[in-house]
Amino acid sequence: MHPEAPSQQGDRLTTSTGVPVRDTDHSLKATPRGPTLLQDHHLREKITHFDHERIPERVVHARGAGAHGTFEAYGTASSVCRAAFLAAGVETPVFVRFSTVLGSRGSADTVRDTRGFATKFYTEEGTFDLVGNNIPVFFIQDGIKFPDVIHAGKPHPDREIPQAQSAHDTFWDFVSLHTEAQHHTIWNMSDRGIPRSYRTMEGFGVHTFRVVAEDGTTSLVKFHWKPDLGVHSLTWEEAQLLGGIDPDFHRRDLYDALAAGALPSWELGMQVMPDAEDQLFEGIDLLDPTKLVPEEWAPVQPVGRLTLERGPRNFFAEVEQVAFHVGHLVPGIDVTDDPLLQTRLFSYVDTQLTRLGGPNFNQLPINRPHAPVNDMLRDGFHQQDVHTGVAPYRPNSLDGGCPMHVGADGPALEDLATAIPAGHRVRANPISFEDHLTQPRMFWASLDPVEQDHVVEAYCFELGKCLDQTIVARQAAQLAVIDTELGARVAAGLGLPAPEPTEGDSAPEVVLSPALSQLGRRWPVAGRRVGVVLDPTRRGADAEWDAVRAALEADGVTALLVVPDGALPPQGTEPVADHTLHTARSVEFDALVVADPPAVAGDARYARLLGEAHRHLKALGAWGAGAEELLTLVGDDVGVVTAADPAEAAAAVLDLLAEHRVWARGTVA
Ligand code: HDE
Repeated sequence: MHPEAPSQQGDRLTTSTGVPVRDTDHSLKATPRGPTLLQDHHLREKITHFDHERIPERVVHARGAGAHGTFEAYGTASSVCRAAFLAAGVETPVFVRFSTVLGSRGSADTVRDTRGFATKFYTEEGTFDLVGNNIPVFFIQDGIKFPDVIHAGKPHPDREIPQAQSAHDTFWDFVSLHTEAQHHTIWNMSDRGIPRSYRTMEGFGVHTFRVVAEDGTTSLVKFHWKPDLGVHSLTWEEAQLLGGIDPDFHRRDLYDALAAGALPSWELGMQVMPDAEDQLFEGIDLLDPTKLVPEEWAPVQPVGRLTLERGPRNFFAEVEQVAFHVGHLVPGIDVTDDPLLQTRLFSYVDTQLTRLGGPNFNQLPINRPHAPVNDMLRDGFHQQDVHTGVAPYRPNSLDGGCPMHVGADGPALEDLATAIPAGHRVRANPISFEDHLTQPRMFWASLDPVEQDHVVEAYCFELGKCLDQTIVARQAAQLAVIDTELGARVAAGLGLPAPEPTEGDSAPEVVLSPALSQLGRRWPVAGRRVGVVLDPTRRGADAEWDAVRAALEADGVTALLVVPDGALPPQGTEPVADHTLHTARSVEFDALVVADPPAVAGDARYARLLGEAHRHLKALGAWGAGAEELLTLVGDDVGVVTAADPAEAAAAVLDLLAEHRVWARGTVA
């Protein structure tokens, strides 16, 4: 049982109206073998309620997981933003929901996709929702195209396949026909599309927001979440295996980490740009959501830290019913005219009306603001409040004129008198939205060669699933325009001739942003999982297990005991085995330490466990009898360490894990 979740309360089962029930296991029948009686209200209530237990899943981002936490502000944002929750030392309760975009509610966690990163700040000035993604740009520039890109990404309407995948004709048809979609797509094809964990993802507000300082000056900002554990990903093969071995991998990872006390945390940061009349920054149109601002040009300034503290008590009530909205803004933060953001302002309330069955969804416990609510919204389906007074209109004389408007000086929703550009009403994008290729080019060029290999493999996998070869050739040609080598490598992987260079694109100027690569830094390892293959029935094994576990747990790492066959200790004795070689698969561990090889030499499962971990560039350590067998199976390779004792083996593996993988070993097949 979840430690946070008490069991069903009360000593008597009742109906929904509180009447005790004597028997809920048999329906009322004319005779034991006769027909069921219509008068059995308890039966009908039970079945009727069950029949209506499901609500429509989200039209996008249906699959997710959520957790409660706290945001503590540093006060560093206060010079540009007057929002009270950003003032120094203010602590704000939050609820975060992570999600995939394309799959249904029951789809696998580890699919290649964008991840949602939506945060509800229950501030004392009202609720602020930062509804972001783990990728800083979006597929389209204008919200009117959202149904198009989602229809293309969702399963084909005839056979409704594939589930939670972009690897199919309609998605690539859309992308290859829209150069504006290439930037977001290359992020998806990179390691960003398959995060190791929600805990190791960045988050981005994507759009540019306008913030207001106490003195009324405005700035344009982009919000970033930076994970304290660093940005790490799965390999594509790990992601694929996990789809079958543990489809709930990310959800489980989040809740296991919370239960283990390895509380995930992120710094909220802001890139602050001047609110210039043209809303351009270094030539980048800040209203174009397919563009990012390189961190080297506008540093991400830390403004506070989010720590997640506990999972939901009830998944449906909290994770399923939470309703985010980009229009949930607080004093000090306003929107810009980004045409994607403008459409989102309409869409979120609209979708909640269907999904949550009416206009009162903000009264659901998870959505209820922590600030006092004094609105004039009345009635409607599922109204929870018993409003008093007779005059829910303004002005009135019957309710004493209440509620009053806040005075000119008080904090309130921002209605900034921003300038509207002169011109004519048109269905068009500005010319500054026309460059679609500089930034995907920058992304590709800024990656480490290992990361570039992964991008090539991902394109080959995805396009290899397309049936229509004109779509494949068109996309390969698009890639060649982004980068000749990228196009040629993907074409070669698909057995196609290298696309002809496009006129005018032969030697594009490439801007680099080193911050876009995930490699090259060291990170805390807290919350990682290390498998320890050890025979607990061997003499002296207890002390070795204690030593290796202590060394791993000292850094917040979870040690999982994998026992060779036949070495299962008797029930009720310590240590408790987490896996046998039958049930252990390498993808469930970030690294492995081995002490005892299996009794049977050449055990195929053991060879697979170590070989797979080696292929996925994981750190491998050994001591004692495990050392020789490890070297025989995977060779004396970089990131394969043999040690004199358990503590030394654990320390060596932790050192390697700080870089996430043993990148020097080469690329992942
Ligand atoms: Fe969303 N999006 N979106 N989106 N979005 C929804 O709202 C929409 C966009 C994002 O965990 C829906 O309550 C339009 C960008 C997240 O509950 C819906 C457009 C970004 C979540 C909707 C966008 C996002 C959603 C579906 C283009 C990153 C999950 C269910 C104009 C900045 C929130 C719901 C959760 C959910 C519409 C584009 C992030 C239909 C029309 C860009 C994280 O209203």
